[in-house]
Amino acid sequence: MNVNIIRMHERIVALSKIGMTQEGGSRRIALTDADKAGRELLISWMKQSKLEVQIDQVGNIFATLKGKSSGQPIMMGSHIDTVGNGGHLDGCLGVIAALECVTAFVDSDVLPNHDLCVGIFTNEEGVRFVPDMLGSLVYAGGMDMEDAYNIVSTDGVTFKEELIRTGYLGDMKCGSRVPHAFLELHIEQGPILENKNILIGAVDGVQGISWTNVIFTGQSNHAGTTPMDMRHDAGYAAARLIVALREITAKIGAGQVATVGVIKPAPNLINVVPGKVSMTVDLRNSNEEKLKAAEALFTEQLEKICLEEGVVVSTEKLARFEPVVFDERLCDLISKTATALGYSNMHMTSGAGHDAQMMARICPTAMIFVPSRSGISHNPKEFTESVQLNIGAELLFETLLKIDQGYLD
Ligand code: HGY
Ligand code: MN
Ligand code: MN
Repeated sequence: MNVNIIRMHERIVALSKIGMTQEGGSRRIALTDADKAGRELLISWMKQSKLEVQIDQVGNIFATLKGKSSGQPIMMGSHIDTVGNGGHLDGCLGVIAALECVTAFVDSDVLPNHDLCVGIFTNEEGVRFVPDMLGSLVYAGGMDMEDAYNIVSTDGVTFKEELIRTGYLGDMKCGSRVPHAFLELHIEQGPILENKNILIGAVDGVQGISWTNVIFTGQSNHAGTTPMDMRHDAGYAAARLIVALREITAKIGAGQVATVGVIKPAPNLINVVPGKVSMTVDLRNSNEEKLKAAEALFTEQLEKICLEEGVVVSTEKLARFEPVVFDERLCDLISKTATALGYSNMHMTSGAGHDAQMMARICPTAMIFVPSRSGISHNPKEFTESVQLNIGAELLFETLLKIDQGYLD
């Protein structure tokens, strides 16, 4: 019994054609029509494998193969929504490989001991509805469903409206099935495995994430007539914050990252001093105390910039997740299984957020990473060698077999 590698690659390519961008990337932002089309393609494959498909109250999709002793399922999965111009593997590899693992049982007419379940979580990327990992967060009890329903997207509609519009407001009670274990295969999205020439990451945790929306308000004014010492330039305040954040990462030290991914000046005109700038700040660290220290320095800088530039600032916390540690037994199982298969491997922490970090709240959870070429992701250039994808899928399957044979029992 093996995963069907050929079909896995075919399906990665087939899914990539939905929401393909001009640069050859993927654009299936959560609960858009492209995301809906991707979901329908995956559901058609799940039904081809005669799996029982259910949609829960926040649009999470679950496909189940009943086992001998039906109960808590061994769940594998990830997401298929993407950032605005992402790659073809982020999330998709984990979902398609998980489906191949379960389909291997169906194709070989072998009944697993446990129920096996493939999960596709809603809005993992968080680029349209914040926070990210929203579907798995609600599933794991980290956010009340009604609060999630009322989240307003960047384009002004609520999460619930889009679930209804796309037909993914399901009736399965969200979080009603607590998995026996959760495994997520994912590309690393960073340079570590490639730089160390290692094939597999046994991921033992995810770093903490802090997302903040910042709005500087100064005074729009004439670009030509306003003397420099009379300006309250929200654009300059934003620029100072970006530089300050880079300095904060140096101060906190290795492992601290800071990103301003969104920056929107208003009125955004060549001859008008920006009176307003809204921007996002993404801070991450695998050490909670250091992340808190970075947040404190960030707040200090906001106050300093406002005082010196004569602007005011408002902030809104969009997401805040502490670092997560995965199940040690599962991490060991992944590295031991990789070693037994002859694949180089290392324990590592994930720089990116994942649905697994939410599932770790409710069941034994771990992740498998495969290398990303030049560490690039959230970019059409995202790429992993086919043979590396095959190794990831094979390891996911072998790890699943061991859990199904009672490793955690
Ligand atoms: O932001 C993240 O790390 C994830 O891709 N949502
Ligand atoms: Mn992902
Ligand atoms: Mn991503």
